[in-house]
Amino acid sequence: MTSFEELTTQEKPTWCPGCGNFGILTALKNAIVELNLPKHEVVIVAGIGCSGHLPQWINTFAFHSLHGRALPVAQAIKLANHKLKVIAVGGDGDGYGIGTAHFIHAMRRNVNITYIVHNNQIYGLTTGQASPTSEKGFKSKSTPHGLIEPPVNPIALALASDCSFVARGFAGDVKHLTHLIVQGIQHKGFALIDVLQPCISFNYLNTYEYFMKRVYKLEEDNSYNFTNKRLAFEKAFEWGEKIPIGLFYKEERKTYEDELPQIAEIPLVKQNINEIDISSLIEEMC
Ligand SMILES: Cc1ncc(C[n+]2csc(CCOP(=O)(O)OP(=O)(O)O)c2C)c(N)n1
Ligand SMILES: [Mg+2]
Repeated sequence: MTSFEELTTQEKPTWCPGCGNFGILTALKNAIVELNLPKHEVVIVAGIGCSGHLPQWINTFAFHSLHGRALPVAQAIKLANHKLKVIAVGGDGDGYGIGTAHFIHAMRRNVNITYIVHNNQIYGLTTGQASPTSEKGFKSKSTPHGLIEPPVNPIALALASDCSFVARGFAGDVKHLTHLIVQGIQHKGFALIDVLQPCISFNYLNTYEYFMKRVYKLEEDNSYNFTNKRLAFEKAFEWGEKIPIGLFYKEERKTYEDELPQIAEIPLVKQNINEIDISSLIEEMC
């Protein structure tokens, strides 16, 4: 049995007290415990940002990659050993800014990984510049007169990129977020969990209070059907007085790995490459 304590490192997180990242870390640990995943079968891949520090404080395998590059590394790990549970984490700047192209192509490929985006609508680590999801008019160090462009809509972008599991959680509701992460890990395919994550040091607009007043759960609306993409698109654009959280959309389709007969029987890392004769290839290249 994997326990919460087993996943807890001796080092304590250095995030600001009250940061939404604590809620996400707790929810992720809860999810691993609930699914009883052996910790040596879990790999967490991070980008760069406050969010990118998360793997340092959870006792699984990990890879701290480059800014915006968590997804290429995560996909490579999954294809090298698809028996592992691969979870990628990163910020909104990381995933929806510098890493956007990787994000789109990983979704359409449907590699079986879970992607948790700590969406604090700001660059936290670099101390408060506007990010791709900062709201229009948002004042920050880099936009003292207010942000001119409208934000990226991660949910709509995911739906348009054929993402097979699209969800949004709130770092202030750990129980609900835990359940979403459990479902995301169980889902066979690429799962996006965008998380509303208050940054108490640099984002004075999208606070805990701001979200507490606005968020509601899609699953509490009996008429909502998460297999209906048209409906999901409609909900993706709801942002104002009310902000939906929960599972927006889910579909079953083949993963990228399913399409590779070479790894159907044995993961790539377990295959014997000693017997392979590459001499003709070397001859051709020389
Ligand atoms: C290639 C590259 N460009 C820029 C940076 C500087 N940098 C570090 S973190 C960061 C943004 C972090 O914002 P976000 O991804 O939203 O993560 P957060 O800190 O908010 O969790 C930037 C621009 C970098 N490390 N590497
Ligand atoms: Mg951020």
